[in-house]
Amino acid sequence: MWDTLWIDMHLATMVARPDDAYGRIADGAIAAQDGRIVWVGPRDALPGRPQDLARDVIGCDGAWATPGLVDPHTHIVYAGDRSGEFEERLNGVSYEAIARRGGGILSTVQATRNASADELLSLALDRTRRLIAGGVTTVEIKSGYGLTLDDELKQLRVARAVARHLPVRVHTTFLGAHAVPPEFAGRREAYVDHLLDTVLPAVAAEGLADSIDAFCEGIAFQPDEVARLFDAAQALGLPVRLHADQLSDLGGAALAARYRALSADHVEYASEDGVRAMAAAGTVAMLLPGAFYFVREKTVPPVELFRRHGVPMGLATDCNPGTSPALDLTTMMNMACTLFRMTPAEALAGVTHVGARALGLQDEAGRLAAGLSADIAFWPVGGPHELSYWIGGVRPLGRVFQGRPDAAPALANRHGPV
Ligand code: DI6
Ligand code: FE
Repeated sequence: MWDTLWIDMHLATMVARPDDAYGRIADGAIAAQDGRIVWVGPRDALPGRPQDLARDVIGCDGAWATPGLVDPHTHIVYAGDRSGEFEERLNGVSYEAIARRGGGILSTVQATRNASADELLSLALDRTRRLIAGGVTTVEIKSGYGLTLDDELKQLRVARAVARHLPVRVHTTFLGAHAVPPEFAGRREAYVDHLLDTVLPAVAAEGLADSIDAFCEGIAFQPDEVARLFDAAQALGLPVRLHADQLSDLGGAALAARYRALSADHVEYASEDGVRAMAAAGTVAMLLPGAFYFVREKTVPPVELFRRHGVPMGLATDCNPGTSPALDLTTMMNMACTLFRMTPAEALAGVTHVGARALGLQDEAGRLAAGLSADIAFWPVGGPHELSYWIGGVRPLGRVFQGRPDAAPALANRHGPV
């Protein structure tokens, strides 16, 4: 006897078929046991009557079901507010000028250092609840606003704690190489030494990071410094990812590929050589339309090159106070289609199976398939393409994490966003 059986719905399993990237099943059913999917298929293929197969049979009133969404790139553990900066930039002050003046990332660093772990946790839980309300079941959370041993550990412990307080899977990422802190101003190499000698070993010893990231950019860290960090990460058996070629082509895409990074993120300025290297290494291109839009970038990431070379494209909120104050993935899907010309099928893949792959969770989440975690989102739409259609996103009717539904959703209203 299965624990739960969901029926009266259509499925976008995201198990791609040659004729259908969504892997659609009309009038489908999903069964879960001990938090994992044990059966997915057309309702009329069920091995018996629903009430004889499962303890709980839930009718979904014709909704569309997708895998629970994956947000594979966020910086949601931080304190402080940068909305004033947003106004400054719209009055003509550049992001670089604000960063060079000690604003930008460093102003969030100061606020985050001043905040207690409890304050940071409370802020992070509020942001995570908003992601969950948008259908998210897996989220990646980076450090990178502490930039001292204690404050980086504080941020990562808070990120780990999020999964203990809310029904969500968390992948944590160490991003000590986000910016050079004031106490190392003008001594970037010494700061990299400090990360390698002191901070990364402590992070690894406490098992606080599932992967290592860095910001490879003129206003942040150079490729050779990132390479030192990635060598250390590999020696510790930790996978890497990279903020690459966001504001200029520093060869970040190729560097990420050289270390078989799980993902290269932003990549607006990635070269064709970099894209080829990513394809060969299996590195996901993580597209971040929120930051592109918010800093009014003009150079669109080379989506056509990614398609031509077979580089999978992920999609995320990049939620951070400076360049992407965004907490809704379906809004990012609309922006990725409108600004980057991704297709709605590519956008949904980016926040499901490609997003999961970028976190090394391809066997755990991102598809509605037997053996994976029973993470499901139910949508009031006429088809999966509609999730990228609405400006401002779509609210799910309900969400299931590890087989457990959230508090009873309004499954009644299924026409148009609620
Ligand atoms: N690239 C970005 O856009 C963010 N971090 C990064 O590496 C900016 C973070 C901030 O401004 O707070
Ligand atoms: Fe980021």
